[in-house]
Order: sequence, then C-alpha cells, then structure tokens
Amino acid sequence: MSKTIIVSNRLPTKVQRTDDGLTFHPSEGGLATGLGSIYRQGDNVWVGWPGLFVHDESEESFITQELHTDNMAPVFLTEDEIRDYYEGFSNSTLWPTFHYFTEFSTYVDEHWAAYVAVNEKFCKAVLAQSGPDDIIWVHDYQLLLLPELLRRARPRATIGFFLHIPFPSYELIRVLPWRTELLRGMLGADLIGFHTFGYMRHFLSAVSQQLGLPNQNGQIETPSHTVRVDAFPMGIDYERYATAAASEEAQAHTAEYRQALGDTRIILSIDRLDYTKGIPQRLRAFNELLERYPEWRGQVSLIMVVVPSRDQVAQYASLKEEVDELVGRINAQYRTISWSPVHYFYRSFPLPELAALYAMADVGLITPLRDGMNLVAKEYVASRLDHRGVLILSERAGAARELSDALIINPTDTRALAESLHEALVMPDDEQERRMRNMQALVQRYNVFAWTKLFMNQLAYTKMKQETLATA
Ligand code: GDG
Repeated sequence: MSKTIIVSNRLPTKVQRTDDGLTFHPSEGGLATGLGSIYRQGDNVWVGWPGLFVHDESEESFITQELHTDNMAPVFLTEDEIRDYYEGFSNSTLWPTFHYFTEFSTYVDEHWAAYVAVNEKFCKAVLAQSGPDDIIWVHDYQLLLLPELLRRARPRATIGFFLHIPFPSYELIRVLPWRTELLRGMLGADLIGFHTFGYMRHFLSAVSQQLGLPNQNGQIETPSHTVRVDAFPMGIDYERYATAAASEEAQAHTAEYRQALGDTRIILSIDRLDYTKGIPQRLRAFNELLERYPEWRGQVSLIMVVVPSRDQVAQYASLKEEVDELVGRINAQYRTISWSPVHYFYRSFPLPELAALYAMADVGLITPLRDGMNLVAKEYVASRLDHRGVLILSERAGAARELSDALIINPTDTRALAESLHEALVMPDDEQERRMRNMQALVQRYNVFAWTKLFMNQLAYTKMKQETLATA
C-alpha cells in the first residue's frame, strides 16, 4: 500500500520558543485545511520547516517526536539557510521575477547555492519518509528543484507539483541565470498544476523555448517520463467562513464595529504587506473617489488590514513607509472629528473579527498587481450571508478568471478604479444579490476539498496511464 507525502516549505504547525518552553500552533491557512484530510490519514506525512531555529539535538528530537504524533516530519533549517534560500533566492529572486517585478530581483550565486542545498535537504527528508512507490505532492516556488531530485532517487514514485504563485511569460523566466535548472527541476513531476490556464500556457511556452520540449494537449515527453500540465484553481473552506460569519462571536463584533462607525459605508481590504498586492494603488484610488465624488466624504470609510510579512527583505520596509505616508496624507486631508477616511491596521486579526469585517463590508476591494489566485476574494464571498456586497477584483489576480461577477478592474488605472468604487457603492440591491449568489455558488462548489480531490485524482490517473502505456 503506497503512502502519500505532502511537502512544502512550512509545516502546517508552527513551533515557537516561549518562556514556558516550546509551543505548537496549528496553522489555520487554506492549504493546511485542504490537505488535512490527506496527511492526517494512516502513515501519510507532511514534510516541512517548523518555523524555528533549534538550539541542540535534544530540542530537535523533542520537536521531531511531537510532530510525528500528528503525522508531520520537520526539516530543520539554519539561520544562514533561511537568509540565503528563503529570504534570498525564494523571496528576492523567484518571488519578484514570477510577479513581474524584475527591478526588485537579485541574482546572487550564494543564494542559488543555498537554494540547491536546501532543496537537496528536503529531498533527503522526503526519502527518509518514503518508499519506491509512494505518492509525493510538492508545493510552491521554494521547492522548484525537488521534483527532479526525487525522480532521480525514486524513478517509480508518483510525483505531483503545484505552484501557488503566477507562472510568468517566458520573457521573465529567461532573465533568470538558472532558468534551465529550474524548469528541469519542475519537470521531474508527473503532474504539474497551476491556478489558471494562463500560467499553464506560460509554462508550456517556457519549456518549449528554453528546453526545446514541445507539448501535446498539455503533455510533455521527457527522456525519462511523460509530464502532464493542467490548471487547478484553488478554492477555500467555504463552510468555515460562512459559519464564522454566522457565529455569535462574529455578530457581537459586527455590532460593536457598527456602533463605532455609525452608518458609514465600508470598503474593506485585507492582505499581507507585499508590493504585489497593489496597496498604494488602492489608496490612491480611494483618495480619487473622495476628490471626484465629494458626496462620499463623511459617508464611506476604507478599512485596510495589512498583515506584516517578510520584514527582513528591503522592499517590504520601504513599502511600509509608503503606505504609512499615503494613509497619513489622506486622513490628514479629509478626516473630521466624527469620521476617518482610512482605518489602517498593521497586524493580523483573529478569524471571528475577520469574519465580522467580511460580513459587514459593502465593498471588498482587492487590487493586486499580480496574484497567483487570491483567497481573500473568495473568503469575502463566502462570508456574505445576506448575499449583498460588491467585490472589486483586479484582472491580474488568478481569482478573476473564475469570479466574473465581480467588478473586474485594472489596478493601475486609478481613475477607473475610483469609478468602480462609486459604481459599487451605488449598485442596486438586486444586482448585488444576483452577482453575489453567482459567485457564492461557484466558490461553494469548487472549494479547497474539491481542489485537493481533483489534483490527487488527476495525479493517480496520470500515473496509471503512464504505467499502462509502459506495459502495452
Ligand atoms: C499565496 C499566493 C494564492 C490575511 N489577513 C488575515 C488572515 N489572512 C489570510 C486570509 C487568506 C490568506 O491569509 C491570504 O491568502 P491569499 O491567497 O490572499 O494570498 P498569499 O498569502 O499571497 O498566498 C496567492 C495563495 O498562495 C494560495 O495558493 O491564492 O495568490 O500569493 O486566507 O484570510 N487571516 C487571519 N487574520 C488576518 O488578519 N485570521
């Protein structure tokens, strides 16, 4: 009986060192929930970094034992590895390049060397957990080399790979000095999944132009095996958000916020602090709304939750300053004693508070410059129990391919964005409801569990077809 191994940079549990010793915090992220049904079963296991630097071997073995009881196997990384492989190559080379921000990309040989070494370290950790015929599902841009490393060691294994961020045009990929190695690394998989057909097409084109390997209907023949490439748009745990919005706790928060805000209309935005998320563009558009439509002054507020992220990488610190300054300027110009244009929070919120915000926002404003999928858009939809609210969504988020009932905008077009904010605020209830119900039906059906099942089924099918062809 084969077992299934999930591999990602981070484990679905974060281990922290406190004054009272080590603590274990399960993640509530979408991926952890979606894959929970897989890695918790039988001998299956999730391999990844537990999020802290260990002091000594006894700490290492304690953490390993604790995680083992929950079907997890840690890969311990050093501070140097995190600096060069994670903050360096993953977040300062791959992340900006794959999101079309080449001006932020660095090309540092030591970072590449660390990336190779850490991918090899992950490979060893997976091999320690797996047999020759096991199923291995590798996640995301930190581990692009892992599928090929695993293929060499386990030629018969079933290997899947899913990329959570965009795959850009070949013109971006070719800028990378290590483009050949990266593409070959991914091709070690039997099945490669992307959020959209657009990303998939970019990948097929890069493989054809860089490696001279053509595809037929998304199938690539490599010297060792056939690789299937397909789109699997990731979903959310719909019921979790709908239930959270309906909970007494969330409703108490809603009442409390309502009392503080009076009958001010609410525009909500939520994201990690990241230059890909279009946060300054959104603030400029909100400013333009207040300039062009003075009747909204005193009537509408932007609630903007920005979750701190990657503050060790230089661009993130300067983005934070830009956002602070823009918020300060808008508030200084328009604020009155009884009304604030922007309520800006630089921290994360517990789910019941987040759910209350989702449930009461008249407009969900999601304006990334590039975003693999964007799950916040789907969470907003799932939380609208009254079927009201308008989603404004960037055409450059993967989610825009599915959520065509949102107001789809170009986030760099400040004027059009300000116009769509006005349009959203005056949209009649029946139109809001029609659009919201359409989106809810889709998000509810193609949830994260359906996504997991689809990928795993396709992976099994791809392997079975290969084996049938090999024995024919
Ligand atoms: C990457 C890709 C792709 C945010 N603030 C709070 C909070 N969150 C949660 C949201 C959501 C998650 O964080 C963010 O997910 P996104 O999909 O929006 O964005 P990334 O973090 O950039 O994720 C992205 C995703 O991978 C999956 O493939 O969609 O394109 O970039 O779930 O709810 N959660 C809580 N409090 C907060 O303040 N509790």
